[in-house]
Amino acid sequence: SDERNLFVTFVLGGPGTGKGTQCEKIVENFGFTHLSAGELLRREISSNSENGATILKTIRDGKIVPSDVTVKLIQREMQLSKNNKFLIDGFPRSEENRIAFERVVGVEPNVVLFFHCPEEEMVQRVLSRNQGRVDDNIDTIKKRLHVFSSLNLPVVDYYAAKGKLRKINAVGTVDEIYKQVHPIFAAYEK
Ligand code: UP5
Ligand code: MG
Repeated sequence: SDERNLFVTFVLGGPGTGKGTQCEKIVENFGFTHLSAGELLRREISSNSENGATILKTIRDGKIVPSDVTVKLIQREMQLSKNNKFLIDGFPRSEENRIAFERVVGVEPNVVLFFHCPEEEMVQRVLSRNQGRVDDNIDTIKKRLHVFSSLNLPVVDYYAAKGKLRKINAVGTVDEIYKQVHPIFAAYEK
């Protein structure tokens, strides 16, 4: 396991709740390294790696890529980085993901952010994003929402029970939402 004095934050929330957007602001203000699990997987697809075709199909179906693939990608980025503060965005998406990360990387998150907003708002934001993601169409979004509530919410409940969950109301402007996020990290700088 990693010997550095790590500070790990998991950033959870349904599709389009603003995880990536808020992570950028946390990076600017607090110097974290941002690792989006979805981005790492999309990078695997575009680099024509051996798993690329399977990952593409899984993402297009709104399903979860096997834990060993995702955990390896995250672990590699953590090992390559000299930073000790990480925002792990969009992971773990299932209890299986969570358990695999704990076993392989050997660390638990210090904090878990959970962005919460109504489904209609998530759908609207994802559909208007327009960045050519293969999963930003109404059929895949419905599947992503279903996978989120059935598999990701148990992870949210797990961290709530451990007292690590920080629930954020993700309705409002980017700045209004960030006003709830900032104090969570500022508290650790004291
Ligand atoms: N926007 C942001 N904030 C706004 C606000 N306050 N008001 C109005 N608009 C706002 O934001 C989405 C859009 O909304 C943007 O256009 C933004 O400008 C606007 P963004 O910050 O991108 O939201 P985010 O929560 O990051 O949405 P994203 O679609 O990335 O979330 P997902 O969790 O669905 O996607 P992710 O990339 O994490 O995963 C994609 C797929 O990869 C998964 O479905 C799955 O198939 C696979 N995957 C795995 O299998 N395993 C993993 O561990 C991770 C991913
Ligand atoms: Mg994102």
